[in-house]
Amino acid sequence: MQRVVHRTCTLCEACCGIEVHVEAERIRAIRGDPLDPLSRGHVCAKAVALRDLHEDPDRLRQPIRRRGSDWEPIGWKEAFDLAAEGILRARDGHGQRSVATYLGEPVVHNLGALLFSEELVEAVGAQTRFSANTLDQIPRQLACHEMYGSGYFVSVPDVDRTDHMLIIGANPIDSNGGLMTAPGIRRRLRAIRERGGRVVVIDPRLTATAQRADEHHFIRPGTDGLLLAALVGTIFDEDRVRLGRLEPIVDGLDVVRRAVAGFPPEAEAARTGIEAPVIRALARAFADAPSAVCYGRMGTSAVRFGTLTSWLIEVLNAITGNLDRPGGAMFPRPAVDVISLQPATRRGRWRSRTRDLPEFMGELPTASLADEIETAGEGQIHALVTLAGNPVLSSPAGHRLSEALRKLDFMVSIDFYLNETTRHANVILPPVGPLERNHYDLAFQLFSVRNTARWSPAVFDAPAGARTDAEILLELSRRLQRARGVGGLLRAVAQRAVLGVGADRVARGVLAAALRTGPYGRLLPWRRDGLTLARLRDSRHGVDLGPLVPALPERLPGRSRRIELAPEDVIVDFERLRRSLDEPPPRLQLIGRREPRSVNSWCHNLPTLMRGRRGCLLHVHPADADALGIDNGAAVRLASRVGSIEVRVHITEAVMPGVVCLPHGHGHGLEGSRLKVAAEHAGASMNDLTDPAEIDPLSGNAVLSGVPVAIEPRAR
Ligand SMILES: Nc1nc2c(c(=O)[nH]1)N[C@H]1C(S)=C(S)[C@@H](COP(=O)(O)OP(=O)(O)OC[C@H]3O[C@@H](n4cnc5c(=O)[nH]c(N)nc54)[C@H](O)[C@@H]3O)O[C@H]1N2
Ligand SMILES: Nc1nc2c(c(=O)[nH]1)N[C@H]1C(S)=C(S)[C@@H](COP(=O)(O)OP(=O)(O)OC[C@H]3O[C@@H](n4cnc5c(=O)[nH]c(N)nc54)[C@H](O)[C@@H]3O)O[C@H]1N2
Ligand code: SF4
Ligand SMILES: [Mo]
Repeated sequence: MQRVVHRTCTLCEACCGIEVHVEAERIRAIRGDPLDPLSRGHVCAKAVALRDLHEDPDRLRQPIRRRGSDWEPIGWKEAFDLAAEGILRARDGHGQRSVATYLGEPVVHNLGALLFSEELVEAVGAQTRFSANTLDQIPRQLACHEMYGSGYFVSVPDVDRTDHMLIIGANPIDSNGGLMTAPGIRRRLRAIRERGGRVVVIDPRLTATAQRADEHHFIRPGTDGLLLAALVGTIFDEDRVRLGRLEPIVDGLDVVRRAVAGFPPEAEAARTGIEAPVIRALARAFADAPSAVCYGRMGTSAVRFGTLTSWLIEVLNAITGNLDRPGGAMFPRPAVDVISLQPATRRGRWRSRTRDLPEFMGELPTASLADEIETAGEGQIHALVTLAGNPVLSSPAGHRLSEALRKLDFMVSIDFYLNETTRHANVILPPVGPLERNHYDLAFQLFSVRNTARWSPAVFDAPAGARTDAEILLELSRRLQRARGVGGLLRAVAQRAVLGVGADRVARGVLAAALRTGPYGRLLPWRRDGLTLARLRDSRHGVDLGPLVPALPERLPGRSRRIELAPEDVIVDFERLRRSLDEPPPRLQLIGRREPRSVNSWCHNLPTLMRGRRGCLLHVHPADADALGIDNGAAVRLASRVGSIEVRVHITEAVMPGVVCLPHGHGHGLEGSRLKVAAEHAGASMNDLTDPAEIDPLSGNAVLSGVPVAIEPRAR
């Protein structure tokens, strides 16, 4: 029998609509859905690889337990018993803060995991939560928390209407966008130029995005804070500040003016590598455009001044009148209004033990996870639960973290791969694959360049006895939960009830209620065209809810309904920025790159994506190669303060002199992992070089870019 299932691809933030063609219960084809209101047929090569993932013989389909270096398949009951027992033993022996959770990136692509991971965190201990957020966008969320009152209220570039897009430290053509759900971004950027607008890219590498821009400037890694201070300063100096409609609700303009005054373009040119006249021209072009938006991503986030830089981008948009207006930086209005459903985000309720940093949104810095495990004393971590994460390859000094994980008393992983991280677990609880569960994009509609909604039904029934992430999370949480007080009791009762009904049905129920009561919902019976889950399920291609609309001040999450343009906690960091000018610049810095045919560390086992690969190559500028006497293709040893790896060199002018570039997410083939295809393309892990001591102190985010390194040629 033939059938076609319409849903979204959950591999990256673009959330493309796909058609999965199934015949005799096998996938025959995966194509873009031309009728999806957001992606309009766009897909990339990775969508097709969902079939490989579905069929991957290495994907775990049954719980396993480790016995020494061997693994033994076990039943679910035994697996949950073992998992709960191990965690409770650690907790009884060492106290509540001795068990931690690490949540990886795919959680946000998974409705059940997103809804129920909080149960797990609560049951394990809310004060020991680590996640990929502190390897990624938490500086941006902190900036938005300080300015608007919530770390979930993040502005998104209105790419489809802007006249000028300044892209700093993002490569959406290869990444398909982050904190910007804009499938088919190549087409959208081309459209800006076709309607007479400009695309300008600031990046230490001539990326695929930079190649298709009107203008590209190399910048020294980690110096964007200086560039942005100079851009904002120029706008003040030249009297180009226009707050526009938002003027009555913005506080702190003069504080910003004074803060950036000490960073004139002339002073920044040498550091950033961008000449003062160019900086001034960039500022003028931005301020003069009918509409403009500055967009930054990993290159402005996972860096030394991540929060300050992310905040300056928001400021640049605000002071040129581009915040909350069409063509500028806008706030999506999702069908499930996560902003109004969430309490305001908070910071500083507890502090990290080894770095003494304030928690933010419940997170402690993942860069300190190894220290938290290895440093003896009250609150030392003895047991860990990982959910959809691979921090051994994705966090700084992953090789050290790997050693630390070995020292844990107990570890559980909820993951369908036996990989570099989960090999350290005592028990692995594997959820079903992405095509075997329903989905709805709660998270990415918050970052979408157009308001749409789409229900994604499972393509296949879950195999008999298999569990979804939601079911695993609930069952494990229930066993860990101690009914403390009325709150704990209520929670325990609720969990039991949810388990009785079925976690996935409950997730659907929650979604149905949230849609009905949301901004487009059919709460009132006479709003006949209002959104309901039933209607969404009938609209196989999704529902178009229109372009972004102005949201301020009504939707500002903070109680004051005002914008704090100059949050004190951020402004103090200018002092550190100033001091950075006195440090000698590193001779050679390492940056990362994302591979178009991969997702972080976990899609290298999919044969479709690995065909014709040339390996994990270190890009080096010809001038640096000459100076070091290195030939194209040479094997070299690349070393940093924390480690060294062996890689082969590819000489190219696409990186700026003084910068070398390596993809992250490699370093497979470690003993005990079970990823056959990935092991054949092992490569080296860039995160054996990134330094966990280097963080953005405001947010605790890891510094993954601009790592000082040295190259030594290696005798062949
Ligand atoms: N194909 C693919 N797509 C992905 C992913 C993937 O692994 N593969 N990962 C997904 C995830 S989890 C995320 S978070 C997003 C990220 O999405 P992006 O941020 O768009 O992706 P990156 O490639 O990290 O882009 C960061 C850019 O910043 C540049 N850069 C590095 N350091 C600096 C600096 O100091 N200053 C400036 N100005 N630029 C700098 C880099 O050269 C790079 O071009 O992508 C998502 N999409
Ligand atoms: N040097 C350097 N390091 C980086 C980055 C960088 O740019 N440079 N980028 C950082 C960024 S932006 C991110 S987001 C992090 C990612 O960091 P992580 O999230 O820790 O790592 P991933 O490689 O995404 O691993 C995801 C894991 O989830 C599992 N998985 C996939 N789908 C599911 C599912 O549906 N359920 C469950 N239970 N498991 C699933 C996979 O098998 C894999 O083990 O890496 C960061 N690390
Ligand atoms: S861009 Fe590719 S990986 Fe991302 S959602 Fe679309 S098809 Fe999937
Ligand atoms: Mo990410």
